[in-house]
Amino acid sequence: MTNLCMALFMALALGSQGEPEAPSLDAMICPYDFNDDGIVNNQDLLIFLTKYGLVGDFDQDFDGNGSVGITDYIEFMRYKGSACQ
Ligand SMILES: [Ca+2]
Ligand SMILES: [Ca+2]
Repeated sequence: MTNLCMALFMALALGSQGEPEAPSLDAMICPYDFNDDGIVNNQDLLIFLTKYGLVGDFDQDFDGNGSVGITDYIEFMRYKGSACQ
């Protein structure tokens, strides 16, 4: 009986932990929508590629290391095809 109560408590605790994550994920998608048309697609990729390899303070420098490179590209591709709210 005690084990069952513990299992139920853990399931509830884990379940409620996941809920608040959803809105912040949506918020994270938006920075990749460079032309603000509501979706991250090839048009945004083309805009990204115009900055690729450049050093400076760009919106496309997602990891903030001062240049637009492969880590920023991988980050962008994770969200390519996602809708932005
Ligand atoms: Ca877009
Ligand atoms: Ca970077």
